[in-house]
Amino acid sequence: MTDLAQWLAAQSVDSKLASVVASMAAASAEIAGVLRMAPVAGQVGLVGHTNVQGEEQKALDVISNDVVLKHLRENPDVSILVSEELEEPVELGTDGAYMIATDPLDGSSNLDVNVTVGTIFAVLNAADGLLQKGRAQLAAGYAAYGPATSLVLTFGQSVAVFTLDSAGDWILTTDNPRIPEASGEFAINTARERFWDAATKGYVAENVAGEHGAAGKRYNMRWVGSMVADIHRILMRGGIFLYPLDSETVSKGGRLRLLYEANPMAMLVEAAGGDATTGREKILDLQPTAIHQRVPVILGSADEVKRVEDWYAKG
Ligand code: P6P
Repeated sequence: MTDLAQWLAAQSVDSKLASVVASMAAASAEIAGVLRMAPVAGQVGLVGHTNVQGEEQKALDVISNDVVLKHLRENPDVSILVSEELEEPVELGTDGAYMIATDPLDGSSNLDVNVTVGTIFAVLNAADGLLQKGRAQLAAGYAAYGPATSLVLTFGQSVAVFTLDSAGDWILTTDNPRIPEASGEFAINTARERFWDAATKGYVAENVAGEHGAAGKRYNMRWVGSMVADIHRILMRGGIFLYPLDSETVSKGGRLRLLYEANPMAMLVEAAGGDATTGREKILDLQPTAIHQRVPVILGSADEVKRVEDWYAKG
């Protein structure tokens, strides 16, 4: 069996970049332990104030962010942290070459009902500024805290999936998963249909029409309400995830955040042979304008993403 340290050593990347990924992996392993015992420790619940997103902050959001901060402060090669939980970037007091953008605990609204949540992160060159296109990401990853604890990583060429073992080590369990180009599964919050644009309505209607509709095949729908859970399913068996711009989210630019949700997930999905778009532009080509910027996110199986882009191209 290959563990994370052995896999990182075999990647042709700078050893300091590898150490930054290892720090995020160690933080994720620690967060997994916290989440597993949270209900017993009375840590599931609210802390009584909201984060920069205006979302009620849960104790575990804050704890997870603190765990990430602790591990990054121990790594001299990281100098800046951008976090969903922090309004401003944190200077870590080193001249480290790398920056981390992270959602330390995505989907935390699911914690009360024990649904899979995750940590999402991207690694970038600190010298190139806070607002870099996703194409500039040097590495991306997420941890999925589910029945098993998974860690999914890429440096851009391929993807590796690790599972946390009973000794607390990350063991390589799936090397280079490929997202099938075709799929019969889509993920969208259908309760928002009345807000959708024509392209989203058209694409979903074709899927719901099944084998007798334009898509010519039967579809199934899945929506966990936790991006990491939905994306991990798509990475492992295909499908498409849609959180499109709609009439209610248009004023904010979308629902999901570019720097630490859309961009790292887009890098992982593209590295696994999938595609990632806003409907009109590739996510990784977007020029960020703010660290907490929100964007539309449509990603997964390439044939399905193409069908959505074709709907948007109709105007
Ligand atoms: P909705 C969780 O809060 C999150 O940011 C993503 O993890 C998830 O995909 C999305 O929001 C769910 O949004 O509108 O269905 O609650």
